[in-house]
Amino acid sequence: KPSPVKSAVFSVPSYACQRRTTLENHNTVLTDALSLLAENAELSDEDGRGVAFRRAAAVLKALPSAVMSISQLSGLPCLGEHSLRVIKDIWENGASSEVESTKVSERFKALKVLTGIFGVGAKTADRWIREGIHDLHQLQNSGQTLNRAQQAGLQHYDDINQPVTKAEACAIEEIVEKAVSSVLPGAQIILTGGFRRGKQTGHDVDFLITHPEEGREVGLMPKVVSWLEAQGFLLYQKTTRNSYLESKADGPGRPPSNMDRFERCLSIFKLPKMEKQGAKDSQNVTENCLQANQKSDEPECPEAAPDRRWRAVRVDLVVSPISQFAFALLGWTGSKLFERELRRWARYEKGMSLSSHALYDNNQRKYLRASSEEEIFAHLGLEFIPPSERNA
Ligand code: DGT
Ligand code: MG
Repeated sequence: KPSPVKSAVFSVPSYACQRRTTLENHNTVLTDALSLLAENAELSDEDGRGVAFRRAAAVLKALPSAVMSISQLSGLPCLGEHSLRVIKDIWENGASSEVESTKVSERFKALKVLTGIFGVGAKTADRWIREGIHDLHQLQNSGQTLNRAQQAGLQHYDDINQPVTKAEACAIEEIVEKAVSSVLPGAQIILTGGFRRGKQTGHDVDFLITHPEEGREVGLMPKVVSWLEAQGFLLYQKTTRNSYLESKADGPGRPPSNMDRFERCLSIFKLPKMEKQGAKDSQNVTENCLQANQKSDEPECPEAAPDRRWRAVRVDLVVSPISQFAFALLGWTGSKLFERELRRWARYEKGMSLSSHALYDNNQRKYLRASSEEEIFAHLGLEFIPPSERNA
């Protein structure tokens, strides 16, 4: 296609953590296609391919305008042969044949439906598919034993797969704030994850909890959970305890990069539906919720009740000691690719190991302290990127 306007060649740095990626995306057709292939790869235990597609999509998300011609892409990082083929296909034919055939493939559809159940990962879904289970109905009739998380996930399937709004996240923030300040005055909570990056919806709501005096946060999680449970706010919860100190045996040079070891509570919240006026009067949200939960009788099949006055929402709580707070905040704000790129930058460009707990300098053989995200970026020799520009 001859392009009437001369389009400039784009140039972006190669690590996502060197770039500012806002939620304004000028290339959604291309990035949606590449993200779908990434998702398919991740669900198929092909993580390498998954990351490659995620990186390619992230480069396009960072462009200041829509791509007008293939020639603009020459010299951009992370666009491998495969990703370029997908882009060309869309460019020339209006759609990528690989993306379209993936979308309608029975396997991909089944993987999506089954991993949509809270507590079901790609491995379990794959095993079930090999046993002929492709949907929720077949799963329910299969006699498969489900663990407690999966049972709750199945029970609240529709709610959990409906995006959480910012207003709902704020209502939950108020409830968690009340729980935290009731059991430990002075403790602080902060909304992390996608909502901290400015997203208007999310698949869950993530919170980080700490206390300005080191050590005071010990034992906090069970108390918060008990408070929430007593008030009827939890449909499901599983708390895992802090195991960071135990793990020091792993050696400081190689802290495990992915899984962190904070005390963490994976939960399903019972959020009373917000009345339109009530939602505006934010002071009353918690009170309204408390009253609604006290009134409600538990029906046998909760999601089936047509006029039920609450919805289920996935909520993650993490407790961090104040000394690790900046690292935890950076690590839990995302996006997932941004986090991955920060760790890759640290390791390969700086000889450092970054986790959600600490930053270790392999050359100086010491931990680098930080009490803010800005300090961590500075240690890493990176320009500070605010949360709203970490949407890689
Ligand atoms: P969402 O919820 O779909 O709108 O998107 P996000 O960006 O909130 O993603 P989410 O909720 O899966 O995770 C939030 C951030 O927390 C993400 O950037 C990565 C981080 N994260 C999630 N799970 C873990 C974990 O097990 N360990 C560590 N270190 N970080 C995690
Ligand atoms: Mg989230």
